[in-house]
Amino acid sequence: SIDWQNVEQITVLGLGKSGLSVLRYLQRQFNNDISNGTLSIRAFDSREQAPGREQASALIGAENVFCRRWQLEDTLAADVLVLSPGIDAREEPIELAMQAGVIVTGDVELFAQQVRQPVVAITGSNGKSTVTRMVEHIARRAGINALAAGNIGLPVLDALAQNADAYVLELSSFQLETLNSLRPKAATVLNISPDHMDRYPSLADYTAAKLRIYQGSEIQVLNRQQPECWPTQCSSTLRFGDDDAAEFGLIRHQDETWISYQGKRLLGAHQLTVQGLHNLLNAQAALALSSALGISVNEAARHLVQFYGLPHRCQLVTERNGVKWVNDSKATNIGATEAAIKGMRPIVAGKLILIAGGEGKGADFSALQASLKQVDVLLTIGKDGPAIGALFNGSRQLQSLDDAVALASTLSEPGDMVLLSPACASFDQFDNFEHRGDVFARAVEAHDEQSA
Ligand code: UMA
Ligand code: ADP
Repeated sequence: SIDWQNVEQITVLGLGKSGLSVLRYLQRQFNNDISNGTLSIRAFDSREQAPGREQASALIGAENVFCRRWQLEDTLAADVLVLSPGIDAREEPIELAMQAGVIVTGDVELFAQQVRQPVVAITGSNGKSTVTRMVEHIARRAGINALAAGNIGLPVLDALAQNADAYVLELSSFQLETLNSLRPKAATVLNISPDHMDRYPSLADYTAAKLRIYQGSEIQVLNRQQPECWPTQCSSTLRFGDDDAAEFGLIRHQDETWISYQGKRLLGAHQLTVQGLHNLLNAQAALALSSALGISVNEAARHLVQFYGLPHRCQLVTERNGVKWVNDSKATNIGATEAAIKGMRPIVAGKLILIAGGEGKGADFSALQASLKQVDVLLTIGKDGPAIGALFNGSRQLQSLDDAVALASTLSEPGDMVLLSPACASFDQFDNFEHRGDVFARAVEAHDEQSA
């Protein structure tokens, strides 16, 4: 834990959601020290027009808010540096300050040092948000006032102020880099596939950041098929997977796939609203994590039936003239698009038309080639569309998502599915993945009106 007695200056880097939540937290925590001048707080954002500038100024005074890149003298002047997750601790002014003894931390670590309520912690390359919402849903239905926070959007320190009964945290590899003190009831790395390779020197570094989630956890929830997601030491484990092993697994019964627990049928795939094999794995993980909050597996299974999934994740936008239009805009890496193709292919009678491309974040797309064999038509968009298109005979690169929808509309016939699952981030052409998904849905609707 940080010894706050000896801290005279705290510097917050980044004025997005996390940075502003940190300033609010410091205000609540150290109000007296700030007003009597024994503690000073500064904040930086490297963007000249930082959107958080005004709010930050209101919190700590405009004279303490700097909208320019921080220099070594700035970082060295601090006793504690609080990094936003988007900022790389390996950049020089931060690394050198750390070597000089400055404490480098993040919002989730500050949360961990304060929280008294039980915490369930979730990371992985894909499925984090889905599993986080599943656990929150199960816990609430079971009468626990649980709150989901972290990478899912609500900063953890804002969540802490709400004084929930339990916290369900979605944690990114970035947030985990500065985390040491969390002692979760249960923790999981759902899966690992390459993502954020523009930030990490290697897949091993990315994996190592994710595995930090298990530090101090009481129960480790493990993916049986991915040993690379397991910690080197376990205290008490619960395992899930796509085989019929005891613990959590899958079994076939009368042509249906069921989630099983200790060898017995627990929940049929047909009872769940969420689609695809990957969601059966997500559901198993959620059941295991919920049990760490004291909720029986049978009760949790009953509540999961009423979980309706998240928008922009393999979400059916409309079915018209026998064509299904599916929005999987949240597929921002190869692993997610692979899961979407694998999950959707069995339910498509006709052609599977895939729209992919965007900002590839340095990914090596050749890994997608095997899955693309199950696709009939590939339309690409955005900066790295051509890199994906190169893997597929006869693919077409379009100027915009609207153009791609228009072309897909003329190419599709009854029984087909048009799937937006980009395998890329959205920021080359859109504000964020929600914006991309909304543009897709609007374009689909517009075509509906034109064809009507
Ligand atoms: N900034 C700098 N210099 C930099 C980088 C960023 O000044 O070198 C500034 C930006 O100008 C901006 C601010 O920092 O003003 C943004 O900070 P941030 O990128 O760390 O993002 P926040 O707004 O604090 O949101 C973060 C998470 N974002 C990232 O990790 C990139 C949010 O996850 C999270 O919901 C939020 O904290 C609350 O915990 C989003 C995300 O994209 C959804 N996550 C990535 C993902 O899921 O792939 C990891
Ligand atoms: P995250 O929060 O990790 O990004 P989401 O639940 O938002 O995860 O889903 C992101 C994308 O990954 C979506 O395209 C979704 O269909 C896909 N996905 C969800 N769960 C899994 C999984 N277990 N394995 C692979 N892909 C998944």
